Amino acid sequence: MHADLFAELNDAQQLPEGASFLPGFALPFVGELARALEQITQQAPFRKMITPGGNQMSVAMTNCGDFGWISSRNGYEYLGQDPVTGHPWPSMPDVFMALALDAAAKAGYPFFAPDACLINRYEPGSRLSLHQDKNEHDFSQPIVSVSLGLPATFEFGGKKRRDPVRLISVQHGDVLVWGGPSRLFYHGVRTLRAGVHPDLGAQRINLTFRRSH
Ligand code: MD6
Ligand code: FE
Repeated sequence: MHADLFAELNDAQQLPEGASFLPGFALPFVGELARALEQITQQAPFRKMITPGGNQMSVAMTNCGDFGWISSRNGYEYLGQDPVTGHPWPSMPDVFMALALDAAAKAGYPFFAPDACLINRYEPGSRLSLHQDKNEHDFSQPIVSVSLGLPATFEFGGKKRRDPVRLISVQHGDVLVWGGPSRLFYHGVRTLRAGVHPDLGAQRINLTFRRSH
């Protein structure tokens, strides 16, 4: 779909209560974010995790912060250590924390205190099927989601898997915040189209900040 048409769709579609779309909010942070990301992925490399059903995910993931989200044959959980390296996850860089807190405050959540940041890497062909974020112990806090690199189509559904989805075009520097009544809504990312982003190359990176414990 054409970017202008998407811009109109993004404007026209009211997001559910508790959710905010902040286009370009992360742009002032992206240089520093990219440098910090490189440090993180040197210590905790991207890996494609296995789902509880035994399939390999098409999205590669890593984490920073006190806890990291992982998927394995045994299910989904937050761990204080990276099971690949046996070390604690890299700590959350100041620029990550600053962006997460600024975006949450802007969206009406001034008390956000994230202890985990899941970092997703999509290559063309990668997708993330509809899911709820429900492995956190604290649903009173929102999620802050930062998109970098290639654009993607984000699907934002409802309380039930079969509820209709709204489509949001997420571009480099866009931030989505959601919490409150929409905290447990289904969502996913459609198959990433081929392309090359001038800063990040042939990939999309997504950062999602959460309070896990
Ligand atoms: C992504 N994000 O955008 C995947 N979850 O690559 C998520 O699954 C997500 O963006 C909860 C809140 C925001 C998100
Ligand atoms: Fe999610």
